[in-house]
Amino acid sequence: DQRIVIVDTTFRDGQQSPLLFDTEKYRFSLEEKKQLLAGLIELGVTHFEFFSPVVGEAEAEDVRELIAYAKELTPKPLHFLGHCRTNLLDVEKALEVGCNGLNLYLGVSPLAQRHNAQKSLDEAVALAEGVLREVRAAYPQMYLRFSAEDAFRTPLADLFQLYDVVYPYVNTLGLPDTVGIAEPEDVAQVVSALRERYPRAALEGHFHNDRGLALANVLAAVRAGVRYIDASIWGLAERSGIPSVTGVLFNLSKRYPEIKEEYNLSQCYPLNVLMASILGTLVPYTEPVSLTNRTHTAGVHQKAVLNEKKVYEAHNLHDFGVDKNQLLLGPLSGWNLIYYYLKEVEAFEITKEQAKRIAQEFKSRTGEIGRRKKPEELLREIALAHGLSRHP
Ligand code: HCA
Repeated sequence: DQRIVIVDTTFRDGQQSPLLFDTEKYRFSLEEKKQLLAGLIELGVTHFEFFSPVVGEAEAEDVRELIAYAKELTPKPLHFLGHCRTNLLDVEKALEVGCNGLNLYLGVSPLAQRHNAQKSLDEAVALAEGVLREVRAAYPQMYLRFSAEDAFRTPLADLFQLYDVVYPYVNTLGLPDTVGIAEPEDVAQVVSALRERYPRAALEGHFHNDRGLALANVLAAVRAGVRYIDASIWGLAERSGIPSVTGVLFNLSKRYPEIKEEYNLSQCYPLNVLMASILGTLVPYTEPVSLTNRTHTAGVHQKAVLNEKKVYEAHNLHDFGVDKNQLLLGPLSGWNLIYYYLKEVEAFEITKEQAKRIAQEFKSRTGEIGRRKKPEELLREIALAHGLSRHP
């Protein structure tokens, strides 16, 4: 199976996002999680990562409920992956709440070892081997993924030492850029090395966005042969996050046509809007699948887009559920938009000559625009002063 698989981690790394604190949300309620899960399933996502229940009782209960709810929503086989430290207690608890697969992790980079695991490389490798061997023996068919946290600050020789021992037991080897330091070329290199050494394992990428390179790293990883990509709604995750589910699908669909068959892409924008309504804020303007990318403010752009959208829109966002365009009336608008706006939106009787004169005055008074006077209010005021009247 060569499918590209999105592993959604909204309910795990997503809940680690500082945005949940900034918006005073702290954690999603069960009801909100159900809505988000339904949206993701509707989109065609099949792999979901959850916190290990050891993180707290409330999370554990939610994971149990969400797994039951997902099964009510669809007969499709889904993967419920417990994100576990490499120990048998985390594993046992994740399976108890209904997970049917495990995403195990352990760091052996010099920093992770010294400050987190407090184990030598040899000890960490022995621990991983012991846990993996035992879990595989108990669950011969279960999906198992193992990740070396902080992989890009781990010397390749150390990464090999660890992965050599877990390779016989896992389905997938993870490649997390935990602190967001990798560049696409680094990703391609490490992926090639892992593919060569571990040809039977699938690979998974988990790229943090500290340098703004996470999505570029996803594209490099997939080109180099990675098939599992971690993402979350809006890219919510620790610090500045990871790639967004919809941004990844949007980008991958350009190169891999099967994405269009496997995912219900028109659900992308509704999913982003759902998160906005839950967080009580707007879809981030940096999100590829957003109304922002179909919004135009400059006079030159607005004039062109009024005739032909393609002049300033290269992507068919309609297929991703963005069914509107926005031309924002404002200080940068020219007479074309002003004519269109007064005629079509405000229903004034107006000639092009009048629109040009009104635009001139509008432009000379844009300093008045602000919180107290919206651009539409200023324009209406000027239009009425110029003696315009509405269609009877
Ligand atoms: C972390 C863990 C992780 C895990 C990634 C993975 C990371 O928050 O440190 O399980 O593959 O970025 O390393 O999110």
